[in-house]
Amino acid sequence: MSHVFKTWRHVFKLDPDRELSDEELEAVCLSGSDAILVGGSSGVTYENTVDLMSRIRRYELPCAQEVSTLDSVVPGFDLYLIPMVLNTDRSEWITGHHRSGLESYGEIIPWDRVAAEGYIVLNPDSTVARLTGADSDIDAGGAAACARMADKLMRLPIVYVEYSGTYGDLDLVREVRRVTDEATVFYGGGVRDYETAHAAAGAADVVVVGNIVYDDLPAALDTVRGVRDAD
Ligand code: 1GP
Repeated sequence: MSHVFKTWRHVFKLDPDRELSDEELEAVCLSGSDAILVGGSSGVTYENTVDLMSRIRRYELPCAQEVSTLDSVVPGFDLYLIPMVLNTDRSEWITGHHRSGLESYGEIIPWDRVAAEGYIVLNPDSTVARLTGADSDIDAGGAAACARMADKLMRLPIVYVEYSGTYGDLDLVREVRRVTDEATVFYGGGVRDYETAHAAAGAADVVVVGNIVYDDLPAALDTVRGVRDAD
């Protein structure tokens, strides 16, 4: 189960801190996307995560939690994705929070449902970049070094190229995928319609679609087709 993401191509990332009606959530869950990822960089609590998870659970598609704070971890997800930021020098975002979590919960973690993500944070204006103190001023060579660190040195199963809020440099994403052998390459950031999804799907293994769900749902639903048509 912990490698179920290897077959994914399209994922919607839903933020527990943002509103989605039942009708909108149904459209997202029946869109043909491969999975729902629940997470966000701010305002995520146990309560709003439980609430969103239980609403998504009415549908068949896999539902994963991307863990951003220890106190918002909710039992019952199919999969738990654990970000480790590779382009920061603030160690709490690489191993610090992780160590605290393992000290408290190491004995009861369902390891067959856990996978680590090597994050490369590339939009300096994003909440995640500010929160983690990421050095986003890196070129394709710098990103490739992070990818090799994740894939070769740390053997993380996922490399996540995170442009949250802005559409990224797909040449950089292609370079990350070129140097990555085992890990699955996720791309997220600024995918907002058929065309941007189609192009991103040509550069990465998995395309993550977030904000546009809340800004323009019909356009968000078109991203599923954009990714499918890339294959
Ligand atoms: C955010 O990578 C995701 O963590 C998706 O980014 O919200 O810009 O689509 P957007």
